[in-house]
Amino acid sequence: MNKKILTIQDISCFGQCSLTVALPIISAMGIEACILPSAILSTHTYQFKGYTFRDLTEDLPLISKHWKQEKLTFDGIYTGYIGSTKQIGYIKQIIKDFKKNGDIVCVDPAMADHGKLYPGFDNEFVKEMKTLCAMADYIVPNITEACYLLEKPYMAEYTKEDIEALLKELASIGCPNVLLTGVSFKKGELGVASYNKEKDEINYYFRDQVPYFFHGTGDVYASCFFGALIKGFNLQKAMKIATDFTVDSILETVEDRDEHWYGVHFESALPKLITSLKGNE
Ligand code: PXL
Repeated sequence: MNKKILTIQDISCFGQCSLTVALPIISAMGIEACILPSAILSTHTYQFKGYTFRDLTEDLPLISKHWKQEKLTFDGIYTGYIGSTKQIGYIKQIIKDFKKNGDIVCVDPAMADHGKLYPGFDNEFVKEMKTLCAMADYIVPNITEACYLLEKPYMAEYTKEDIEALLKELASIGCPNVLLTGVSFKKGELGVASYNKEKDEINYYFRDQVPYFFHGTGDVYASCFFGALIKGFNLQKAMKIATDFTVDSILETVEDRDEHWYGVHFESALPKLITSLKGNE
């Protein structure tokens, strides 16, 4: 039977990230995607100047109250970019109210990259985000977000031992599965590292690095990763499916990178993703 999930993140009207990426990817994977927008922005906040920001914090409890009255249920909850610190408190309550046994909660602490917090976030937000991560079954930070969550200086350089210690420290926040993105031990190779606390198992998956930066790939990754988990793939398989889809989306954008600097052409990679899921179902 088709699964139905809830995703909580912003609508960046232009810019190919958050809900405009999560909705089509999750839908294409054959999963019904219900949304709770955390904010509405005219664009995302990377390199655009003067964007609008409509904070929807006080809508969250009203929407969830109505959903409770209607006895709506979901098979999983995935959170991304959150509009305010106060909103995290509301989201924690939504998870308490709607998470049933066996449901998957995935938190992407979308708040930082390249050693820096995104505009508008501060240490109070980071602290609150850590408490949301503690309620998740899976978290999907990049290395910058991981360092913020653990109050460590940004690790611009690291060894395999550093990454493995980081994974275990992240799990000690209270989340049993950690997926760390943007890991590289070798020039020309980039990938992800995962940790499952119960099995005390670490795994890696690498692909050739495309030598350009693209915005929005974290959201493409997390949406596909969560979709794969909801479809029943295990952590290792889901991380491979999401990495391959993200790399394919990047490859679809390379030629057009000057014009399309604000996101990736994930749409062109969807047919291959759907085919690969079929082969694995
Ligand atoms: O891709 C994460 C993201 C989501 N939403 C907004 C953002 C960003 C990253 O910059 O600005 C509004």
